[in-house]
Amino acid sequence: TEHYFTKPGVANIGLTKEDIKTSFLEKLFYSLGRIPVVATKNDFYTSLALTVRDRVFRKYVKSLEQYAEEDARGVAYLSAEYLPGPHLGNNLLNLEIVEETREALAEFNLDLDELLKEEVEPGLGNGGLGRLASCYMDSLATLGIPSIAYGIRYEFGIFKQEIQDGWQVESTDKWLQKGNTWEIVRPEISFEVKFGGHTEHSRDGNYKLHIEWIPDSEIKGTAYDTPILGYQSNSITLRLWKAEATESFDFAAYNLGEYYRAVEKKMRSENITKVLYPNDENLSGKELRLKQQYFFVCCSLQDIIRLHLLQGRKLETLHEKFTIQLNDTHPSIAVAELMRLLLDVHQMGWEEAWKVTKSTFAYTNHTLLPEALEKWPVNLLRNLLPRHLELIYEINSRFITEIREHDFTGEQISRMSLIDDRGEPTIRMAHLATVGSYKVNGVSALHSGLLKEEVLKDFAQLWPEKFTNVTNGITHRRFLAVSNPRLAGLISEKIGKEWLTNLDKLKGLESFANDEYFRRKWMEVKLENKKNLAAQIKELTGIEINPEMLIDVQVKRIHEYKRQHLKVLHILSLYMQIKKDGQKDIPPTAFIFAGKAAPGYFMAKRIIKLITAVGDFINNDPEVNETLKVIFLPNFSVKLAQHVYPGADLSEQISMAGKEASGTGNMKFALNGALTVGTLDGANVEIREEVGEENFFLFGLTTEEVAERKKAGYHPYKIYSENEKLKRVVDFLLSEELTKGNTELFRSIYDNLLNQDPYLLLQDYQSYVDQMENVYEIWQDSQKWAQMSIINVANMGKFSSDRSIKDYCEKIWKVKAVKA
Ligand code: 26V
Repeated sequence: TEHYFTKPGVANIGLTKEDIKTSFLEKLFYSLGRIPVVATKNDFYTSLALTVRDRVFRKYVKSLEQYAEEDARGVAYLSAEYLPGPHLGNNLLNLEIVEETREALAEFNLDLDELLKEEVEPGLGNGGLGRLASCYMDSLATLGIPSIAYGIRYEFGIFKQEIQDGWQVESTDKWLQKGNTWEIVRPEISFEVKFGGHTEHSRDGNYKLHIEWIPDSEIKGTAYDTPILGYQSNSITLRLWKAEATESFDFAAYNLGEYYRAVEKKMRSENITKVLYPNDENLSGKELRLKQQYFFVCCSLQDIIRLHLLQGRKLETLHEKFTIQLNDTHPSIAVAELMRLLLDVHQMGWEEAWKVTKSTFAYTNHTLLPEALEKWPVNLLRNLLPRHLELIYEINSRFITEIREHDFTGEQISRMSLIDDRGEPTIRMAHLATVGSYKVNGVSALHSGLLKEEVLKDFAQLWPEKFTNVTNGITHRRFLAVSNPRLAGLISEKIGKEWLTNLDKLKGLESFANDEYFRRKWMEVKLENKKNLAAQIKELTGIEINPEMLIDVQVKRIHEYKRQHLKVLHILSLYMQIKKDGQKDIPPTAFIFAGKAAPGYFMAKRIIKLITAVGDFINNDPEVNETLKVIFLPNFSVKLAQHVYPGADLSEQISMAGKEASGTGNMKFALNGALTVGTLDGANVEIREEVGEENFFLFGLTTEEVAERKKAGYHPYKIYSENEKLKRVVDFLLSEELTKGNTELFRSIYDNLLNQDPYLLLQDYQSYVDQMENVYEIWQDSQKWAQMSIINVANMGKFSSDRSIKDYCEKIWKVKAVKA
């Protein structure tokens, strides 16, 4: 294709300012039919996006050509969620045309930053898991790993969060309303997906068993592709499936003359990809959710087989050419589906099919929380996927036969079974994924260890070599180069730009941590970023903060295990110190929270109300509001996150040890120069190892201590009654002042803390408050703070998702990069 692009007069895809200007106007006229005087900001955004898209496609097609030519082994990443964030800014960076574009637009009196704000991001995920998948796409593309990421094109992504009277109120995320410039529909890439019905078993003349699945409905999945451009050269595809009715059942209905029933049925079938389930870490067992999972798995596997056969290969070698990564158990029905496709559709024998299947899949676990481990009722599977249920029974029976030959106890065997029949029979999807995969990994050293010791203990005993760790990572291109241009600029000035493709280069900053002039520059950049964040806060909440304040941030999904309410207890302790103890020397601090609560999660929603009530109360009290500000930023998203990390001084990573599988926000903050106050949980452990214990504010029990404490009998009420300052803080939750007379408002939180406190807030309280005093002491020595901040950034190399992807390639996938 190369000669085509260089032919004069063919599509203008040059990268100079003049080229960009020409294309921009062309797009405005010929793609949108607009002239500048009547064009809206969104028209300008779209013209720019189209301009950039052409340049992305040029690289994209070249990259695809190369992958095809080399016939290399590749990765298919299966994830029910993605959170790519806005594409435009990232694509500009990767094309290395940020400045050229800025200047081109300036000549039309347009401001690039204003147009960047216009982009509506795809909120196709809940939080950490979906964002991780998107960081991995960025690194797969940059590193030139032949790969394709499969998922679901939800018409409505994660709900939009508004705060009304202090409460979270949800509304629909209509992200496609103004169109989506970055995707292209591929009507010819579409597959049928069947549901329901029954199976029929028969024997042919040679007594060979034939099993036929007679489904009772079918729908069609159509591919929507988004090119994901890496830095400088390569790209990969994000292929999302949209559910549509098949032509065949429209036709049948017309014959019956039942027009309305046909339309209704069509609408029902298109429901499958309507909306993302907004629960994270909590299973609801909804039929539609299982339909979504099977739908996208079924389309993706058919597509993978199509691609494999297209290259003239045999299905027996599928595992040699593809490895399929299961992002949590959400796509784990793929194990049964691949067996079905190989056995029933492609007539392979069981032994061979099973060998191919378990050599193809690898499974990543992202949580140990029991309430988040997927278990589908057997009855639901029987109704929806009867053939798959049969296959799971068969896989299970062969597996049980296999482990009976080892010396496992009866108890162990029933613990390991794919079927839990202690109550209503359910399928343990993590067991299916583990049995059907060649590798299983956790997402931080601590989490992978716990996975082997707890949730999958028996499996780790059976197959120790199957288990491994890949510590999560983040793309430093989006989360430093794109979102924090000031700091990125200062870093490049000192050590050059090589860090963009090799984050270990940041180590070169360490020697400047003792350079007073550099420290001052460093803090100047931070202050500018804080001003920018303060402006954002003002715009979103109307609240003004002094940018010189310590900006102390906790942004993540609202969950009891993450302990946002522990932060609230600390804030109230400061309030008491000012009001009751007359303390005057607390450094001015703005406490920033953001994050969504699952709409059905009572306690999480109440925690939001608690934060906003404390905010209301403190921000309006003239005696404290010069010192303390409490802010809840509504509708946290990737876009908002990109404003938050650069402006943070302190990062709150305060989950109860053993509960946060990894965390990735922790890495984003540290990369932007925030210091961390945190527990020994998830990747915090490794962050602390990298930056040095003297540069990390540690508090709280360790995972082992948590277990011991609980075993010995935990009595939160005792802690409460023995710690007077804690007591007055907890009691304040029921006060007239805080609750404006509605003293029952936070009763549920209060009772929970005093009676159960499953996440040990009261246990860790004193240690947290003490460590925060230390934070304040160091904050007052800004030279010291700057030094610690620089050392933190200098040691973030390990947390690049480039490192994570290289680990996956070496430890799991055995896949190599294709040269750009
Ligand atoms: C769980 C479930 C359970 C069934 C219903 C739907 C649903 C949707 C999402 C999830 C979340 C899975 C767990 C998850 O997101 N874990 C997070 O993964 C991050 C990336 O590895 C990690 O950094 C976080 O610590 C971990 O909580």
